[in-house]
Amino acid sequence: GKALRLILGDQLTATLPVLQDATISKDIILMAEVKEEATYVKHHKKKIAFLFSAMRHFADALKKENYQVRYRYYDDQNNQGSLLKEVKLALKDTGCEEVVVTSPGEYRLLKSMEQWENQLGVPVHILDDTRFYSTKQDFDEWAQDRKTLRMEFFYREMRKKTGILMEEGSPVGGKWNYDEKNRESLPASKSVPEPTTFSPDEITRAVLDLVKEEFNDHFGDLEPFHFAVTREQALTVLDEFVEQRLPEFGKYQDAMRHNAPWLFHSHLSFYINCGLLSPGEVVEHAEAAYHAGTAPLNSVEGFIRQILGWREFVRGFYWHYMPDMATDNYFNAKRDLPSFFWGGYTNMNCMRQCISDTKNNAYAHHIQRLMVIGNFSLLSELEPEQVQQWYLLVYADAYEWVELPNVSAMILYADGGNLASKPYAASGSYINKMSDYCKNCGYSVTKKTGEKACPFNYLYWRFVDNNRDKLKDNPRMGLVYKSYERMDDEKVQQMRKDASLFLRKISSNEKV
Ligand code: FAD
Ligand code: DLZ
Ligand code: SF4
Repeated sequence: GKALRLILGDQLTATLPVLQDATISKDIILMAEVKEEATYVKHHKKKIAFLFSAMRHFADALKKENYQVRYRYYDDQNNQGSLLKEVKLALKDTGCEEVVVTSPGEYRLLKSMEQWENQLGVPVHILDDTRFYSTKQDFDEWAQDRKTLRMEFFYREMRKKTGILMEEGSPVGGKWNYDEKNRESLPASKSVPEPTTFSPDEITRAVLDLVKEEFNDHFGDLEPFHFAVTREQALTVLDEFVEQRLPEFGKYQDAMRHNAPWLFHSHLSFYINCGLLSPGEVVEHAEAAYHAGTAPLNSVEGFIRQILGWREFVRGFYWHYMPDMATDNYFNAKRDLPSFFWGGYTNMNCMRQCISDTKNNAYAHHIQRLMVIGNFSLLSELEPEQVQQWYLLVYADAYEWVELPNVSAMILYADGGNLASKPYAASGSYINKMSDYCKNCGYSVTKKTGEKACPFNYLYWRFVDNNRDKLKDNPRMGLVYKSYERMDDEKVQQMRKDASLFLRKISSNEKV
């Protein structure tokens, strides 16, 4: 019969079966801006603007291909406010007899859609999302007989399976991983390329007005807005990345710099995750640059590992461990998020920088998310659920399938080590090594105790001490516990005191 084909905001991909299988003359494509999706967490203003604009542009592109598109604007008089209700109304208005949709990226929505057939009284077909290198089942099979799930081994399987960066069955260059070359800090004299930007067109300007009107109480700066919102623009970002930033991506992958939010990263996660670019084309483009001699192997392998390795791995991992992952809390952390997470002032320059970058851009690069904000959340025992919500709403590339494993399993070690072989905890010296933040900070990174001491220092040792039972048998923590044992007793006591005072302050939202 005539089918209603629903496309979600992160399914803006023309090659998905939900579109490919459509009978153009008969079927109706439904896209809907709805309150439920825009507010189940209060997404960053820029994230909503980006997705609504990308959705509207995608709908126009489909119309040009002669699809019959029913597009529902957020401020339509009778907008139903939820996907289910929009589907119901569309069935009534169009006389469609079945619903076809691509499996959504988030568990909550999949569980809801599994009820739709009952609620709607018509067949609802949930098709696989074909935009990944591996399926959920592939991952479950790979995971089945393993005690620990480590990305590196999954990644090697993926390399073998796809032949990417492989040469007669062996990894190109002889090694699987070149990370030892990817840990340089950024010299002060090194200039950084400008990110690719676009000025808002008429469609985007209308969306910006809408977001100003409807989501004014959401976190984040709406303008300046310069994301790509079409596939053509996203392809330009990809080209410019490969040309201008990929060659040094590897070397400076872990580096951070004051007032430099973009660095040598690709800035492609927004576009890959919402479907404007496919992971395959991104990976192939990078691989081609290596073969053409325009980018070195450590950069290309490092970049490809993020997508073919990490991105695929966390997706499989999410579906493997949901719904438990959403409530894991290995360290029993309970503290509320301090107010400076919402843009308030803190003397910690690294946190101030990373959070203001996030507020301005709905973006922070990996090492800011991991080793500054993430590390702080772990060491301060912030409650996992609140940290997860924060990460899910502040970043324009965030959907739960990719955000939750990174937050719960990677930064908070909330699952007790299913993903990480040890917690990503570090003192201030790591941040100092990889950035220039400490030079502009009200605290001193070399001090371990006292009012001026860097909070990451005493919080780190407090974390080590407090979690001895849970971590001491971890072979990768052996050296840490050895140096802890060797520390002067008085100093340890003082650090504990300083840490308690600091934590009391953030709990009562005093300025730190
Ligand atoms: P690049 O540094 O250029 O990396 C290239 C691509 O690799 C990215 O576009 C992304 O598709 C992929 N990638 C890299 N690292 C990861 C990873 N750990 N997991 C999955 N994919 C990865 N990424 C998201 O896409 N959405 C999120 O909600 C998200 N939340 C995160 C939360 C935390 C606490 C941490 C530590 C990481 C998170 N990441 C998330 C992963 C990573 O930080 C972002 O993908 C990256 O910063 C996006 O910027 P980029 O495109 O410039 O990435
Ligand atoms: C993130 C988001 C937002 C803000 N708004 C919408 C929307 O109005 N309509 C829609 O179809 N999708 C939206 N999305 C993306 C969905 O939340 C996403 O498809 C699910 O979380 C599954 O990944
Ligand atoms: Fe961050 Fe500590 Fe460095 Fe300040 S001194 S920027 S708080 S690591």
